[in-house]
Amino acid sequence: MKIHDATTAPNPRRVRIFIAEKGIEVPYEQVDIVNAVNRGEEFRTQKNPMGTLPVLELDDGTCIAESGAICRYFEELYPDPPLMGVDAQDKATVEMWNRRMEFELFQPTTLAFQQQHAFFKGRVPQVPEYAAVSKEKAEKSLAWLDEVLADRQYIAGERYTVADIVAQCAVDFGRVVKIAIQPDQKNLARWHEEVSARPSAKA
Ligand SMILES: N[C@@H](CCC(=O)N[C@@H](CS)C(=O)NCC(=O)O)C(=O)O
Repeated sequence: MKIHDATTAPNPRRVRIFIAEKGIEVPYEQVDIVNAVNRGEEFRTQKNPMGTLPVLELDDGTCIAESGAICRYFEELYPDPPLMGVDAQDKATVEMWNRRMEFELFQPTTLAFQQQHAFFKGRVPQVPEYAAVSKEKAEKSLAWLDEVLADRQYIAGERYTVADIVAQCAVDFGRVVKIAIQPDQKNLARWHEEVSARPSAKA
């Protein structure tokens, strides 16, 4: 088993943090995303037709892409500590917050980068106005998340979950497009300090 990885990119980091929280060791193989090896014929036909990272490759050659799917795989194999909920209600609640973090914060943050940065020129169609709108959406989501965190320690409640990981990766990646926690967003700053102090944050 190994994970095709890229240390600078936010989606692979979601998986690395998740795995670090589980306390398991999985070998990582770096893919040269700068030279778009992930978008080449070989990678697309053999690893992931979407041409993106991360990809989990199992010993039988099965390749599983999509960060959420890879996290699910490890959650099923290693349920402790639970990062995706413990019973029907809790699992649904974590999933709700995870999807909110993905669609309301992570996606607009990465779009603010993708839609205007030279790295993605020729990889995806770019509309700079869409980058600006996405940045604005991500900033609004940060303000909303600050309110959410007023009465709870973590995003989905009192336990650290995958929703925190997705939000943490979005906030940290936001630096490259100048999306930042504002000085008055004290709840968000407190939460970010806490998740950043976990050993997994180094992943
Ligand atoms: N939906 C996918 C998104 C994967 C993705 O967009 N990966 C980015 C890195 S964060 C990538 O491979 N970028 C390089 C490229 O698009 O060429 C997931 O959840 O893993």
